[in-house]
Amino acid sequence: MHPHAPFTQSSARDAADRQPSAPRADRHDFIEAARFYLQQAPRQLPSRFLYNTLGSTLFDAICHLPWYRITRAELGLLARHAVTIGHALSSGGRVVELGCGNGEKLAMLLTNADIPQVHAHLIDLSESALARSVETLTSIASPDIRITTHHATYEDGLLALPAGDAQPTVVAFLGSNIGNFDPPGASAFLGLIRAALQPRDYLLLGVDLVKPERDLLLAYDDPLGLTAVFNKNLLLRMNVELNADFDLARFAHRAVWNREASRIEMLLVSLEAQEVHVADADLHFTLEAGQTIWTESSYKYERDGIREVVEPTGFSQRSQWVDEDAGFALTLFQAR
Ligand code: AVJ
Repeated sequence: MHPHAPFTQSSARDAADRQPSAPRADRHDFIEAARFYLQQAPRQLPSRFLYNTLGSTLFDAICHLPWYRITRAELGLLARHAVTIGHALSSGGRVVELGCGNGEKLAMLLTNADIPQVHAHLIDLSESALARSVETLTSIASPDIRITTHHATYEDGLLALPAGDAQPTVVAFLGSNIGNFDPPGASAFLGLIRAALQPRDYLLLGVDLVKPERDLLLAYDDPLGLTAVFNKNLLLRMNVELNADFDLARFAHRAVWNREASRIEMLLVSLEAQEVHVADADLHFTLEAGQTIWTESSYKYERDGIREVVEPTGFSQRSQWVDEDAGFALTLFQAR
């Protein structure tokens, strides 16, 4: 094979990442986003496209790296404070998880909480994530869990929730997934969550905290190179799904701490001047040596900053638990 040959049509067919229930919409969304965002200055792509089946698998692997501490820190906090959090649901109710991943966080919370039964609503864009979460949650001995999955965006999933009855709802938004929103986006999204809730319902929010730059760079540019692979998978995905011709060897992963904006930026750097063609998006462009494509932002918060963002959207802070060592906070809010 030619050293710079892109993936061929036949490997695209073998890639087996098509999700039976929504392939057309997904593909259309990807094409439109690639066309629009790759032409912005700076060139960029929305981070949600990192999470195809391979991307989600790579992210799961990242969570096992010693330098990426979010998941382990959060699991520890969920286990230690499950009884307190579970009080909200002690006489029944429902828990809604936005972006359930593999289900292990919710499983950790529920097995350690002292509740007899709960109705879990799982909202995720990835069908494989939903399937894995159902598997994880059905394997735990207690509580007795009824599960409803919503293969949808967070927004659509929240809108599709049946109106809450007398029983309380806890929305769990974990893993510092809120970090992918810029501050106005985060406020708007929290407002959307609030609109789906009744007064006295709860929001459980996991947020990564500002910490020394060297720790952040180790977490997002790890010495094993997994995060680099996770990032470059986006180029592979465009080759496979959009008939693009990105030469992966001519890009490098870079993570930058933007202190003013309080965010990690994940970038793909063009190592030389090159031309790129994204056939299915009808897009042709050149990249200079050193020019970047911005693929993800991970905003980091100060622990008091979390309350300052969330409370104006209609919640009051009830408890906050912090893993000081990892720099991670789990905060419980109640809707006003
Ligand atoms: C899944 C968005 C929370 O920002 O830490 C991990 C994704 N990117 N390493 C994060 C991610 C690079 C992760 N979130």
